[in-house]
Amino acid sequence: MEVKGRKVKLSIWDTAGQERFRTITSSYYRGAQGIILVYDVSNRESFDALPRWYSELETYVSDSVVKIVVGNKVDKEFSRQVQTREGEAFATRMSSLFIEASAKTAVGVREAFQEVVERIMDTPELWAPVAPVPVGVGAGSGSGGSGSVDLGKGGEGEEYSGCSC
Ligand SMILES: Nc1nc2c(ncn2[C@@H]2O[C@H](COP(=O)(O)OP(=O)(O)OP(=O)(O)O)[C@@H](O)[C@H]2O)c(=O)[nH]1
Ligand SMILES: [Mg+2]
Repeated sequence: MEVKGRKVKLSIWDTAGQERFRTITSSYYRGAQGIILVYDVSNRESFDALPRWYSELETYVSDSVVKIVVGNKVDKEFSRQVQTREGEAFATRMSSLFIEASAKTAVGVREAFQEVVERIMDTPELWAPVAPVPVGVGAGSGSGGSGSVDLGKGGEGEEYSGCSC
C-alpha cells in the first residue's frame, strides 16, 4: 500500500484462532513492528479480554512497537455493547491508536493499516539499523586501520569454516 507517498509492503501474521488456546509463542511476536488488537463492538466480552492481551504484550514486545485497538463490526450498530468513547479511552490509556471498523463493509479497514504504518514510519527505532558495536576485539586489529572494525572477517567466517556439518 502507499503511505506518506511511499510504497510499503506489509507482512501480516494472523493468529487464526490460536489465541483461544493460548498457544501463541514468543516467536510469533519476534520482529513485529505493529500489533492490531481487534474486539467486536457488539460483544463486550471481547473488549474485556483486551487487558489480558496487553499483559501478554508486555512480556513479549518492546514499548516502541506500534499498537492499534480496532473496534470491529460497526455495521452491527443496532447491537452495539461497547461505546466508541470507551474504546477510545482504553486505547489512549494503553498508549495505542484506535479506530472503529467493519470487516464486512470495509469501513475503517484501510485506515487501520494506514495509521499503523504511518506510526511505524515515525518510529525510527523500529526500523533504523542499529549502529554497530565494536565487539570481537582483535578481529580487525591487523589491517582495519582508522579505527574500523571488520566484523565480516575473523568472526562469523572462521566460525563457519569450522563447522563439520
Ligand atoms: N457483521 C459483521 N460480521 C463480521 C465482521 N467481521 C467478522 N465477522 C464475522 O464474525 C465471525 C468471526 O470472524 P472471524 O474473522 O472468523 O474472527 P476471528 O477473530 O479471526 O476468529 P478466529 O480466526 O477463529 O480466531 C464470522 O462469522 C465473520 O463473518 C464484521 O465486521 N461485521
Ligand atoms: Mg481469524
